[in-house]
Amino acid sequence: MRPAIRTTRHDWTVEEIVSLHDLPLLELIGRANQVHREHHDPNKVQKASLLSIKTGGCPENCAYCPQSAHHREVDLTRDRLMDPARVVAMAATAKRAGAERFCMGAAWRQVRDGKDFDAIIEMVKGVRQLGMEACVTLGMLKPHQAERLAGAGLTAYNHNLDSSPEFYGKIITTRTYEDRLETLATVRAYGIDLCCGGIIGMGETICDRASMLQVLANMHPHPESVPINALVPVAGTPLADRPRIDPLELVRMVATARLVMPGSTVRLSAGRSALVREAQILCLIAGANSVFYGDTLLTTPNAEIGEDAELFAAIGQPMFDPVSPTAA
Ligand code: SAM
Ligand code: DTB
Ligand code: SF4
Repeated sequence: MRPAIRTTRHDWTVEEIVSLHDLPLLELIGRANQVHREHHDPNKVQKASLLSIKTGGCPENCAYCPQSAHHREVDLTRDRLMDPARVVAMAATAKRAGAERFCMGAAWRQVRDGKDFDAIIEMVKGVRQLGMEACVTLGMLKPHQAERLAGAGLTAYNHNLDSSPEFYGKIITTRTYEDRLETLATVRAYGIDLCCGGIIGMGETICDRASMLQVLANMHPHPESVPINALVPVAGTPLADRPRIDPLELVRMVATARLVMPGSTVRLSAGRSALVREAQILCLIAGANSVFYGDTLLTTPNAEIGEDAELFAAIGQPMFDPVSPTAA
């Protein structure tokens, strides 16, 4: 690969980021693609599989989330923490289907020590023994817990900022932006990669999107992984009636994330199933280099396996076993 010619910066202003975001679309995509090619193999799209290991009943009130106990009208079956052996078996299935990373999500406000956390440690070790990257998202984390996760070989911890510091309070009131940043710093301190991104389509402005990217891009180092989610409006949540965003807004967000965080893995995350194959490919040209792969995200449907087979065939990347990566 050619050496990167652009330096990685950590001093972005919101105005600069907005001006990149609002470039004429073809210019934006062209620039983002150039930076992408300088830092990554343009033909490589990582497949990551997601599994909800503990579903629903979360005490936080995130307005977008079907798993919040505050949103009583959501049609969701709560589930206790899964058995580690079953989780690792599902990771093995995902690996056979071509996933390189296995992400496990729990609807918790924070991690508590005890048998549930011991089970998480077992899951992380099991996934790593399969030779896969392991990522967990468990809510807030204390230093000794991060230390145990690092010791188990955890690759990355997902903890999203979701939106700008300014818009955050309109979406979540049971925790603060500061709480989020504190957990991120704890994760970093123990040498675990950060997976940190957000959601667009919740009613935020372009300035909010740029402001969230500024917080991420001014971290030193940048988060290794940046998931860009489009809101999946779920019946019974306060954001149920929000219209789906125009796919080109996702393209712009991905491209801007790529420009300000050249070396990070940008993940085209929730909302992908609403995009036609060609819109997804535009996101990949604009700098996305990973997708969540499997029939379901955590609780909502993802792009179907058959559709993904067509997507990967179109870009000339192999799919392995056509079995669903999250099949039991
Ligand atoms: N409880 C943990 C936490 O919030 O950090 C982990 C699980 S939480 C479901 C993981 C992420 O999923 C959230 O930070 C949010 O960005 C994303 N998410 C949840 N519901 C979503 C929705 N309806 N549309 C898009 N993204 C969503
Ligand atoms: C992320 O940013 N998106 C994923 C993963 N990290 C954990 C989760 C998306 C969840 C979408 C709603 C659901 O399926 O419940
Ligand atoms: Fe709980 Fe995470 Fe959902 Fe917020 S996003 S309600 S913290 S599971």
